[in-house]
Amino acid sequence: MTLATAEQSAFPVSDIDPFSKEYLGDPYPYHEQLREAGPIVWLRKWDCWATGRHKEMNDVLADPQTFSSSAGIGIANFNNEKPWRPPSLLLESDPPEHTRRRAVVGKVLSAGNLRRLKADFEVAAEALVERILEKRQIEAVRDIAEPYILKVFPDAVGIGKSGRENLIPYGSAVFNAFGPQNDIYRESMRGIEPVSEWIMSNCRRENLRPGGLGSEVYDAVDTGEVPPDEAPILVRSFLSAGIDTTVHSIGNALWCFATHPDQWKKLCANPGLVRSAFLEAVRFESPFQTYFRTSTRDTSIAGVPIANNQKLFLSAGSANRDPRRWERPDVFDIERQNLGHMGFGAGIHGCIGQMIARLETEVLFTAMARRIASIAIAGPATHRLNNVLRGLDTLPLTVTAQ
Ligand code: OVM
Repeated sequence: MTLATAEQSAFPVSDIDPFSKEYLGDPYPYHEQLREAGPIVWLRKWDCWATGRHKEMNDVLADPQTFSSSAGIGIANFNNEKPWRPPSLLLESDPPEHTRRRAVVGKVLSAGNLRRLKADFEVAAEALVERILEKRQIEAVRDIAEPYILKVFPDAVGIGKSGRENLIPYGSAVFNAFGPQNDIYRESMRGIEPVSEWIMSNCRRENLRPGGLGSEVYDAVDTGEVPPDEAPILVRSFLSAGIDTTVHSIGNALWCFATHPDQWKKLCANPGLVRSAFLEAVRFESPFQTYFRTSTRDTSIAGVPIANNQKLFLSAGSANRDPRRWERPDVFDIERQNLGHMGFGAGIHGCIGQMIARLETEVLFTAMARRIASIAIAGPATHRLNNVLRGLDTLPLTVTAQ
């Protein structure tokens, strides 16, 4: 669709740039503008459709035939542009291939299969809590979120100890590449080649510990459920999607607790709330904020015609604070009924890693709640800007023992 057509039509047009530093630094006022402009809005800056409302986002995700993922879930349209890396076989694919692959990976990442990891996570969490209680003054991203995830997750997947520092820049690049090729993108792509090589080398069967989650994907090659050439790219999904998301969910949750001391007290008094507390943190400060679908035919949303092969911007961060869906959406409340939020997406592509993400974080926050009476902000919290992620770069905290 051309701009001229858009401007003559009966739908809202917005100049918001969801990939500008202003937006990424504080997206919430822009989310409100987007939501209030209408159910579906034309973004002039990027020539694409957008919705910031929960209902429309949910409707789009419920119709993967019309709103496809195989043209990429970033702003780049793989029907017209070459992807920067071979596309994900899960995230950037449609049924029927997606269905087949997801069944296999779903089994590997199922709650039952993950139960045996819990004890390892607990050991790591206890050790970490011990260390931060000794320090008392900590920087939560480098002292908690990163070291915890970089230990427990690669251990679970079954990759070696050396080179794990590559996982963070790789994740940052993967997520930045869902946005346009702006300064943020270019910065994170600088020097990415050796990082990508390290990643792909760690996705090979001979480099994965037998019994780990990665090697279980290769077990499915032996049974004929996965074609041999798909296995390394499926393992790559673990390393792409499993690090930045969970690191940011921990940082964001700690920020929520530090700025809402009553909620931390409530969790300490009632550790059974840890599950809903984590879900609420993911609603309130969603790590994976933004992605796209691509229309596969002429269609319409809320009465607005959408042509075939158009990109549609979806804002989970905005849907999760849509007052049409949530009461007091800007209040962090760990006892809220928060089922149905968009922090893990929805529909056939809904986060397949959420069981392990929840296990990791529930174990960590349970260990912290047992030993730590209070968490207070001790300096400026700064965001690590990424085209589609929301997460902290620094979070100085003072922690006090129970
Ligand atoms: C993948 C992948 C990469 C980034 C995010 C994601 C949130 C998946 O490679 O499959 O899901």
